[in-house]
Amino acid sequence: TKIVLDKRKEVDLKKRVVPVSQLEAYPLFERKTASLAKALRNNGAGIIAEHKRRSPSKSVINHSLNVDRVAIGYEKAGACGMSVLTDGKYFGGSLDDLLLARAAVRLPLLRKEFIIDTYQILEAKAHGADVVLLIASILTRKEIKTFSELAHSLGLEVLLEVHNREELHKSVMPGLDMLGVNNRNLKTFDVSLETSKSLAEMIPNDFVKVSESGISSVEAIRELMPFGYRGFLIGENFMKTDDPGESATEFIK
Ligand code: IGP
Repeated sequence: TKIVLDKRKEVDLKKRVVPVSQLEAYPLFERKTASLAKALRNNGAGIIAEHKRRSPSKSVINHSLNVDRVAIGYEKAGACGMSVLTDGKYFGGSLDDLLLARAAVRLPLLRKEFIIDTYQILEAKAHGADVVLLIASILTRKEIKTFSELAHSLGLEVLLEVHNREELHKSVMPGLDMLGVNNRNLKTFDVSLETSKSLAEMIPNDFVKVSESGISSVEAIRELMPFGYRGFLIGENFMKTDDPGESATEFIK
């Protein structure tokens, strides 16, 4: 499977079944959000643990666990936050997953989605997210600016994801809360921690630095910390086990 990174080419947004006025009336829309950036700053090495059923690179990871059970496990393990994939097509997730996680835990929740429209940010808030992911490779600088301003006006934080220097240069601006380096190339699915290492010094220090993908050992975290990373986004390594929360515990003690 190849990810069509630009959802503008897909039909997804036609499924805007809920009008904006109605989204804004969802009870969660009024919820006071929690700060993931703060949680990561207060922690030596904070884990953002992900719920991921399947992926285009690995197909099935875990289809048998309930998202609320996974969420409770991650919270118990001491994760700083949880990432919930809401993309259905490639990752088998949904906004219901976000709602179920929200109902189960108080952890800051990241809506993991290919966001290309302000509507998806309103949806994120209405379904209990605290943070939205913005992916530099599929957005213009102007969109990143508009989307992060909207997110902030709703009390949501922004994790901006980059994979190379061009994307980093394009998107660094005040008002992003966390900067994530994706170790996985979303076009080829190659994974290398070198990506985080080589981009680290170009990330201004006022951003919380997050290293994303392909982290499968505590050693990897120890390797990345001297480069200034304080957040580690881990999915598959936890989700491929029968008890993701228990697996996360070993990374957090
Ligand atoms: C988690 P991993 O290798 O630990 O399962 O990776 C997370 O970083 C990955 O799911 C991810 C992702 C994304 C998925 C990072 N950026 C953008 C979809 C879209």
